[in-house]
Amino acid sequence: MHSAFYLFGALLLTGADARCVKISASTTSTALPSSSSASRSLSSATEPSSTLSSIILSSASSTLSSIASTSSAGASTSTSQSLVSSETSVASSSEASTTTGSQSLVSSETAAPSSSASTAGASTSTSSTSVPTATNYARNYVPDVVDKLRDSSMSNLEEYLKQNPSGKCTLETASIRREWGDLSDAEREDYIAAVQCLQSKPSLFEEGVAPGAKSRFDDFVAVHISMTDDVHFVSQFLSWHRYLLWTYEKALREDCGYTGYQPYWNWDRYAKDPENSPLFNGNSTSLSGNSVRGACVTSGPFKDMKVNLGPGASLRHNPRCLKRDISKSWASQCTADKTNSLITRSTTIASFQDTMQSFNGVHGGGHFTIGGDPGGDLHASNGDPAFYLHHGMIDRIWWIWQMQDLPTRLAAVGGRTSQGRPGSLDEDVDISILGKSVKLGELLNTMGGKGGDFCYIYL
Ligand SMILES: [Cu+2]
Repeated sequence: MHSAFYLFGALLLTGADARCVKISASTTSTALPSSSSASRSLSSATEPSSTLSSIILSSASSTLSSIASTSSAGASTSTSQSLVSSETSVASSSEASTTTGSQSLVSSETAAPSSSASTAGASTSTSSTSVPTATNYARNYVPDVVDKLRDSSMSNLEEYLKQNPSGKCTLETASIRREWGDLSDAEREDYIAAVQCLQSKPSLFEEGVAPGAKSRFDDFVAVHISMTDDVHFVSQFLSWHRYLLWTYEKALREDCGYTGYQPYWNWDRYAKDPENSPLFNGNSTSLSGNSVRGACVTSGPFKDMKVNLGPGASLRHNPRCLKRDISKSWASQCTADKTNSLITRSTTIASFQDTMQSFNGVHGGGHFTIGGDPGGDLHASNGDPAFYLHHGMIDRIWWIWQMQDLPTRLAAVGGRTSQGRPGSLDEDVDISILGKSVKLGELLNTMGGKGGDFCYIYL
């Protein structure tokens, strides 16, 4: 837990403060040993989560309140201030403080999701035939407030597509990305087998370029590591990760015969007990379980996988086991109420992406819920297969945000590039050997973006 906090947290703050300044490899790797020792000492503590929870909550809220009051306190507070305030000024500070408010509501409200579960509602009124709705597939859970917003927003998408058809991509042909807990056991096994297949295929990197990349799976990790400073806290944060995720899904399908689509992780469903969720309970249809006292993960399909890259910005071959530090207290930062308020209160893409990436935002919240090595490491985090389900949810909530005002938000770009220039639809989004460089503006529409290659929605 501490490891997650330090690794991501420190980089969050550093990266935030110095958008245009690269985090040097040496900075990163010196941070690591101390973080792992912190994690070791923490695992012997009796009540790690409540201890950390109070650390997080108190530092998070003091950060937020200092943002609100624009007082400058310690070094870390002032760096995180710049994360939230430097680009979005008033809008995002008010969102940040709103978030604090909703945080305290969260834990009491998620306990009892509304039971008036008519998922059909909005969608049936507008769709006559095969438009994908929550009723085309079973949801295994009562829909939360974000699910309901998704359902009621589908009519906006349908209307938009009538006015702006996307060639061959229609709601009838779009692939549907579903929640992990909504997949059948067989579907989960298929996904897991495809990820393991990717881990068994040879890397595409030329020898010596990324020595630690030993498989196709590792190629994605090496690319994420080497581009970390260019794709976080910048204008292309969302679009770059959308493109990476889609490319990963494509590799699972085309290189490993997977016939499903990329699943996502709806944080709220398991926020009360992530360790016993279908994602992390350690059974054969999970993504493996938690580490015990900082040791290797010993249960589930990925217990024997090799983490080859990292920590930090290192691309050298460093084989080790998968470790996690599954955290209830971080999970409690990712409730549906908080996500809903992120979506509905962020009126600009800049405030949406900055609030999401702020100190206690849902982006870090999901990463720290996984924690450990490499899950809690900003650079190497996609060395843990759970990364892709977390980023599926990030992409999903961006898509839901877009659906609130499609004509505007399918052309919305905010923040700055890693070179410090204002973000633009024309900037290049590069995923190295994984695919062609694409203009940011080409990656905004999941229904026909990337020259028609994107054609998907989320349930
Ligand atoms: Cu990332």
